[in-house]
Amino acid sequence: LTQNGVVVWFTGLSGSGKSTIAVEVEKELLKQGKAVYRLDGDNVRHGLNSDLGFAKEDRDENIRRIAEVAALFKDAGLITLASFISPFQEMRDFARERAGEDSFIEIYVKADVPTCAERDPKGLYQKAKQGEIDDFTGVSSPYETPETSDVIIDTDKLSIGESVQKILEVIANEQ
Ligand code: GGZ
Repeated sequence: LTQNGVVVWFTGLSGSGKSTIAVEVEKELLKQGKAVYRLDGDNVRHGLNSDLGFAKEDRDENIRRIAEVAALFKDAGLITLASFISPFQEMRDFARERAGEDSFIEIYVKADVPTCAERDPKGLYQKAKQGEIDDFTGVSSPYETPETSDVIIDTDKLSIGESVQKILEVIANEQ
C-alpha cells in the first residue's frame, strides 16, 4: 500500500448527518483508489456489539471495542471511518490514544438537539420524548460537546458536498 492508515472519527447526535457524510467521504476515497473501510452502527451494533445497549457502561464498551478495531484497521493501512454518536469525551480521547495522536482525526458533526429533533428522519426523537426509547442521546442521555475536535462541520452552514470536501482535504494533509 502507498498510503498510511488513519482513523477518521465522526461524532455527533443521532440525525446530525455524520453517517451520511461518512458514506460520501468513503465514496470519494474509493474513487481515488484508496483502501478505506467504514464502521458504523449498522455493521457493528448488529454484530460485534450486538450484546450492548445504550446505558452509559454499554456505550463506553461499544466505543472501546470500536476504538480497538479502528486502531487495528489503521495498522493494516486502511483509512478507517468510524461514525458513532460517541457522546463521552473520555471515550473519544481513548479512541485517539489507541490510534495514536498522529493517526487520528476527530470530526465533530455539529447540529444541536432542536435541529436534529426537527429533522428526525427515523422518528426516534419523537419516540424518545414520548418515553418509548430510554437513554436517548440529547433527550434523556447526555452528549458532551467535543473539546478537542480537529474539524467542526457546522451542518447549519455547510452542504453535504462542502462538508465532504473539507474532510477530504484534512485527510489528504494527513497522508
Ligand atoms: C441514541 C440510539 C438509541 C439511544 C437506538 N440513544 O440515528 P441512528 O439511530 O441510526 O443512530 C443511532 C444509533 C446510535 O448508536 P451508536 O453506537 O452510535 O451510539 S453510542 O456511540 O452512543 O454508543 C440511533 C440508534 O443507534 N439508537 N437507541 N437510546 N441512539
